[in-house]
Amino acid sequence: MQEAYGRAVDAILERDVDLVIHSGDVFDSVRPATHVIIGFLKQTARITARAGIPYLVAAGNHETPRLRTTTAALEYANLVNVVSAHGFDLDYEQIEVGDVDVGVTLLPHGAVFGTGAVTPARGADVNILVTHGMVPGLEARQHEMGEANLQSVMLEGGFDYVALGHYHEFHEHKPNAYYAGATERFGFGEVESKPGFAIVEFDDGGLRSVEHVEIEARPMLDLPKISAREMDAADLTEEIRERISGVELDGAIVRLRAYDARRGVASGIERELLRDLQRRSLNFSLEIHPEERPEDFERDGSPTAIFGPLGEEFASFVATRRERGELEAKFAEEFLEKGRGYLARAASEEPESTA
Ligand SMILES: [Mn+2]
Repeated sequence: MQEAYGRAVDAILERDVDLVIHSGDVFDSVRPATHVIIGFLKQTARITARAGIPYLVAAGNHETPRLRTTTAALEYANLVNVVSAHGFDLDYEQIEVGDVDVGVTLLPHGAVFGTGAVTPARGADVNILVTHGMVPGLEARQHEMGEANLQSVMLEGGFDYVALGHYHEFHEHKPNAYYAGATERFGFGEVESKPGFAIVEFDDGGLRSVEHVEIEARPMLDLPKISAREMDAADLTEEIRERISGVELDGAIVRLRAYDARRGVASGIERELLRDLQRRSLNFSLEIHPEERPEDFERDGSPTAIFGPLGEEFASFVATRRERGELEAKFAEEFLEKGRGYLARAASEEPESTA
């Protein structure tokens, strides 16, 4: 993740920008690890301290404390001259870029609830709103992403540009409102996504253009699935070898799934091979599933045919919490996927451990 941020900073500096805006979730938690904070400060200082470019950020949901008394790690950003809004109030900053006054309204995640219409402060030449959350009607790959917390009225206040954060893809919500997208992929659901950032240009008439700039990301490989019917552990080991032959695993995040595996086969896969896969790749996720039809497993929201009662119960647990807004759509999706994987693995290993 940090490497990705560093590459984004490289690309930003190459583009000779006047102002950098981060639309939230700099960190994935309220208390990120020290090396994560230091990595962020070092890279960000290249923009602020060294290049002298103003940098503003509105906090996302992941880095917003639940309690108002908790200090957000994002406050460290102030040490390298970043203007950060990470609390529960809206912030307004006026930045001079040459002879242009840019008014930036920062609406952090903590201030979204309870904020109605937002309008630009008067007196600026260019007005930008920065906020973090789900816009109404956001759809990804034909799926509704979940309940919007950014209401239309909040985004229609006559800003020249609305910089949105939260959704990981570069996405046009309105001609003047975009998600810039994330600088790194966060799961196999994003294997097709193109990490990067957005370059936004203004002229006398207001917004001129929005361009997505891709940055080099860690390779993410979703290898062709294995149908493991009739295979014993030795066959499956051989098949895995086959799948990875000629594949560049170095530094990659890799997933290989096998279906229809007989009981006990998963635990018999050659250990040396598994160690080798882990050593060569950044992360190798080998998923062995007992069910016969992969499409059942992949069909969104209907895991019922697969695990029986336990799987059903888990899926409905996630769905309910997602509907209530207790779980973010993105997180819920990954949580569900991971949970199903663990259940499948547990089911396939059970006979071994009880025998
Ligand atoms: Mn978010």
